[in-house]
Amino acid sequence: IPVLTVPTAPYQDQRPTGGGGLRRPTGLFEGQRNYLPNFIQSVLSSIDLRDRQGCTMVVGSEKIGRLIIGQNGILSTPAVSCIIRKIKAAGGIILTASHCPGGPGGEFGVKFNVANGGPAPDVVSDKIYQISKTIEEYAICPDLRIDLSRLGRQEFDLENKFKPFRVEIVDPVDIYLNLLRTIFDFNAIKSLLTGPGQLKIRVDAMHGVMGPYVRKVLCDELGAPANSAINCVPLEDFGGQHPDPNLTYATTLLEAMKGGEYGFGAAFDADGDRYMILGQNGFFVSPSDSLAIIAANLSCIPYFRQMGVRGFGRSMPTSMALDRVAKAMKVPVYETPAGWRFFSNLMDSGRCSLCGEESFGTGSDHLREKDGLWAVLVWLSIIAARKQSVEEIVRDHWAKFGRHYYCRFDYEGLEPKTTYYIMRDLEALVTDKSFIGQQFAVGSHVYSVAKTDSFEYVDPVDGTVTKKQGLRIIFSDASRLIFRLSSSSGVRATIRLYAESYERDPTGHDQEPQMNEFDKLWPAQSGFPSILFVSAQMHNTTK
Ligand code: VG1
Ligand code: CO
Repeated sequence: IPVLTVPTAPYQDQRPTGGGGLRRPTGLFEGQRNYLPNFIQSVLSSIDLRDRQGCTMVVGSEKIGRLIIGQNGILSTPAVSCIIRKIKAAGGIILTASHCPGGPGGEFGVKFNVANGGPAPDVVSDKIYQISKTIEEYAICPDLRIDLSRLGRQEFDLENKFKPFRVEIVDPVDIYLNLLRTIFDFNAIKSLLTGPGQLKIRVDAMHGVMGPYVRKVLCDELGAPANSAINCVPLEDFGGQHPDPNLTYATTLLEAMKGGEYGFGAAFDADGDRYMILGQNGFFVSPSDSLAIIAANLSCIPYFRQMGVRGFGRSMPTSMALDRVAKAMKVPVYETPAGWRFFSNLMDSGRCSLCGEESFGTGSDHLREKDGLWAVLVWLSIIAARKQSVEEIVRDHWAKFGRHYYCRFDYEGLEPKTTYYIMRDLEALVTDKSFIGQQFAVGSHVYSVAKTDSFEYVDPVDGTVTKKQGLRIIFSDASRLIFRLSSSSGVRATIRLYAESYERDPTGHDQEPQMNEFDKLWPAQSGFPSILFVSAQMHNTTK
């Protein structure tokens, strides 16, 4: 089979972000000549030639010796991470827009994971970007015909190659399922989900990649009835839905849970790294709480009983509920910038066992990605061990540690230049010395500014410094306000506002997070928040 070298012209906008790789409107990938091959070639060229020759990629092309592809092109992000580690591949390419509305008319994305199974660190993303700006040619085998539906090995004789080029089509679930078996007590979960008094569950794969995983793991292996799993057929356009597991988009699940028939509900994003947990009657578990509750209950999981718990990681905007658990367990917490890639070094060096983000992602050192189905099995294990409902587990946790009310507001589709000025002005304002000590009253609660900064992270393993990762306003009672520029949005910019308010007193644990006055301060239709706007709306008690 001939290998063609095709001349091409570079693009200047193919900087992959640490958050989600390269994510653009699908139409841009389709409409701009060689947009995808250019980027894929840049990814492959970023691997040192020595490591590239004869190596295995979980998806790839030129000079690669072997390709592993999930049957029918389906592999979840956590499964890719798992396979890369298991077979010691050089890396993996994941074609997904993740939780963004994907498919025709939506977005498309390319994530690149490196040899440890984790998302590419920023040095690698920078290298890919540099290559993409000067690329002159890419290699392709237009006549290579792979049958994606046939499991097993297919061999091809490529031009000028001594060894045959091997493509292996693997079952998307098997290798990952075998890993899960070593982590959890499957019998305990199975007795929870079967027999009299079984926990009735409802799991929504949102027409993303998770369908086969949900069916095989939860239904076939763990005994959940077939009708517990919904939207399990992966569709190119996600059935016209937005495959994002949160209260705004996972409404089918939310409605079903509100009916009261099911005791546990879960949904996943399109590539299976994010998850949402709901209890009976639609009781919502915030991702930051989920992380803290998992941390406090790790002893329910055989994996952690064997391996011990070394440390915890959370992204900076993630609520500090985890920190309270860590303190009680005398375990260190690492606070990293948003994006999973910062956890890899901590896990590789044995510093960190469990990590999480407020954006519906939790995972452990069993692989190097956040892992939605793993988190669901953790929750089922906790329910089986504690013999309590989701709501009881959460309320007990709040009673013990206090509740971190948490809200996130996303101001999307902004003009990039404007966002730059907003963030610059905000930074000047909040980091001004006179801002410290200012008091703001919301209802009867007075918040007093204790500390502000522009978040900066020094990697404890390799010393890499990552600056400008969000503006933090920390109040004296540990409540926080954070402004941050999204790094995963494509052409337009997004500012995220994270608000956290701590309540120790159990009599105050029953409010709606948004009744906590925050939504009245920053109505989304105001376009974007500015601290000046905030000051105008709040009653400043120092003046
Ligand atoms: C967002 C989230 C971040 C997450 C990233 C990738 O990034 O905030 O926590 O790791 O998406 O998620 P940003 O920079 O837009 O805030 V996924 O499901 O695409 O791996
Ligand atoms: Co995702």
